Amino acid sequence: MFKNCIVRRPCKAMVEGITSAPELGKPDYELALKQHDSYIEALKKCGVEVTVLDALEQYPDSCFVEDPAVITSKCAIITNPGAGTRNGEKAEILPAVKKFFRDDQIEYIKAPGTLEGGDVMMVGDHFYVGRSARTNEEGIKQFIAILEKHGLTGSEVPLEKVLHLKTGINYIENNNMLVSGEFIDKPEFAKYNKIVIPEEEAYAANCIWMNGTVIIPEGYPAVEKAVKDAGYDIILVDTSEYRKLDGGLSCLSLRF
Ligand code: CIR
Repeated sequence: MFKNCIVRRPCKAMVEGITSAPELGKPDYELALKQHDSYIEALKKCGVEVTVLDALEQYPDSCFVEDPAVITSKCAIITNPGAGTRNGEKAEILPAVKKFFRDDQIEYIKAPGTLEGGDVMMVGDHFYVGRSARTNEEGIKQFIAILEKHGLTGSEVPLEKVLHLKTGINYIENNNMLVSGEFIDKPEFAKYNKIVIPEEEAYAANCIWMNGTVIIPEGYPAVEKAVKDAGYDIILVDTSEYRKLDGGLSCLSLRF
């Protein structure tokens, strides 16, 4: 069960955030703030304390706090984001992580290793790590060594198309995996009960399990039905403005 979440308010500069889908238009900042309020409310409904960090204007993508840190049951890992404009976010997340972890429980991914938390998917004590344009072989090597030092395990998943691993696959506990696109047939995930997301709703593969409830982006009826049919309580949150920056529900929080 999760007890805590860390989120960061989006900054006005988010309209200049990185995107692979400029055709969706720039985010509406006021609407993004309202959606962030709803996101925080949804997390609180799932029984966690939410630490809300101030917006950081110098980092347009800094509301996506999942990327500069990974938090496990045993340790926190400050990453080394592969996106140049995001790399400095690692120093900004550290003080928040230090409120929950002692110095000897905090580990660091170091150059030339790069890694972003969006590439890390936790399944119990095992962590799948996507090798992407943001997360390199050396970053994964360091990450797995850190996990093993703390009694956890990790394995690499090569990515073909998606930005981050969790762009296309998410674990919602009870052996259930939401899978889309390139993840539908990957042998690594054959042992899970796969809930296949139709191509037109691929964005909604990025749902989060929060203490028995699954938070789902609003506007994806097939995913909503599939998750309900699997027996979960659900909460819908509109993330349309974050989608314009390739961001989803998981990207907006650290959950631990
Ligand atoms: C980026 O390209 O870094 C941001 N615009 C989106 C980050 C999404 N984060 C995530 O999937 N964990």
